[in-house]
Amino acid sequence: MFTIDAIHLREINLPLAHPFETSFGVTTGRRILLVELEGDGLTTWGECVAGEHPYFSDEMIDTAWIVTEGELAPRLLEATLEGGGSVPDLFKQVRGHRMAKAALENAVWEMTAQRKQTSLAKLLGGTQSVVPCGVSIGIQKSVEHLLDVIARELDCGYQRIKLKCKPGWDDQVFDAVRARWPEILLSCDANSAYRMRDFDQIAGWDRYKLLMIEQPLWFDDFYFHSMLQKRIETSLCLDESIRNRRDALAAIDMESCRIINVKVGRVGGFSEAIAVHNAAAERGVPVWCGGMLETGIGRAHNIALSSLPNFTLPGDVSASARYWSQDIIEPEVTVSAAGEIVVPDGIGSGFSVDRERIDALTVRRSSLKRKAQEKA
Ligand code: OSB
Ligand code: MG
Repeated sequence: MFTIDAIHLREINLPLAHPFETSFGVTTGRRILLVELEGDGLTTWGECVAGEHPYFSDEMIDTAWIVTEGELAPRLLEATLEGGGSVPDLFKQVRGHRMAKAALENAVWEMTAQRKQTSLAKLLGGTQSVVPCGVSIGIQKSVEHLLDVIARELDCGYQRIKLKCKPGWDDQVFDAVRARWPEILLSCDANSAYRMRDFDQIAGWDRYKLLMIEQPLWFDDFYFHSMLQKRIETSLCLDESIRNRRDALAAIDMESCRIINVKVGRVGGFSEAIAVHNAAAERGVPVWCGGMLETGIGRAHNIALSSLPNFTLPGDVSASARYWSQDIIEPEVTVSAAGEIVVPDGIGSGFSVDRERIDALTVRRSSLKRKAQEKA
């Protein structure tokens, strides 16, 4: 059993190496909430994946900051913990705010791994020593430019190309990509840009032999995705809709999707991510690990999660250099020519945090401390 003695929140600002455009907007730089826990003589970190705006989900960095500082951190500072698995119960009075919860919970898992002198991957139940990697490619200024970007990523070894799409950036793009690469593993992600009037068009995408179509309809929907899945051959994959294990079960049982994108922030932390993974595994539904333009802190946690046995499809976890001129961990995340990331087997996540660089990027801080305990 252990306690957390102090929690430090910071906001860092970090420009992206390349702007990232999705159907919901363009991101040129990130404002990121990091949490740092002190306890048991150790210091561990968590990254909140909430965006700059509430466009992907209803969370954003500023709501996460308020909820972390005012609700979650005080609960964690009062608790006696066995490990990361103790955290969801502490937070259960607070509804939603899953990305805020995940940052703290994941830092507790990291601390638990370090206390036990084991790797985070092993602690989570990981069994794979390497994870297959894909890339998520944003909407580009032209199809020609997109083809150049894809060619470069394939040269790096990435095993699957995911194209961000939206009405007007879809059929002609898929046509051009399939004309040049008829056989590559290809998928698309609409981030909820389509509606029922688009069903016939989406059914036409069966001709592109996509590995999956990710979240074409409303961000909170199961029923209409299920109607769409029944009309097409291509597998649907849900991202935004899956908030927890119950959602995964509902989606699988009503055939709203045949593949699930697991994002540890979106489901509220490693405990729930493992539960979603297990629910899908029990039903024979493959999962893969999504990304949220994380720094190395979140990326390292995604790598550990991706080592669980049902993460069988290439994820959106890729090299640090695709996002940042310089990451905030050492070593940076790299991908082999075979399109794989090696899962570290050292203690904890296997990466160390570059505190000097984080200090230089920090624009806001807040610290909370555990209250001195009364003598028994
Ligand atoms: O829908 O998977 C998504 C990035 C931000 C928000 C949502 C998504 C994404 C990505 C990028 O697709 C994944 C990554 O490379 O980190
Ligand atoms: Mg997605």
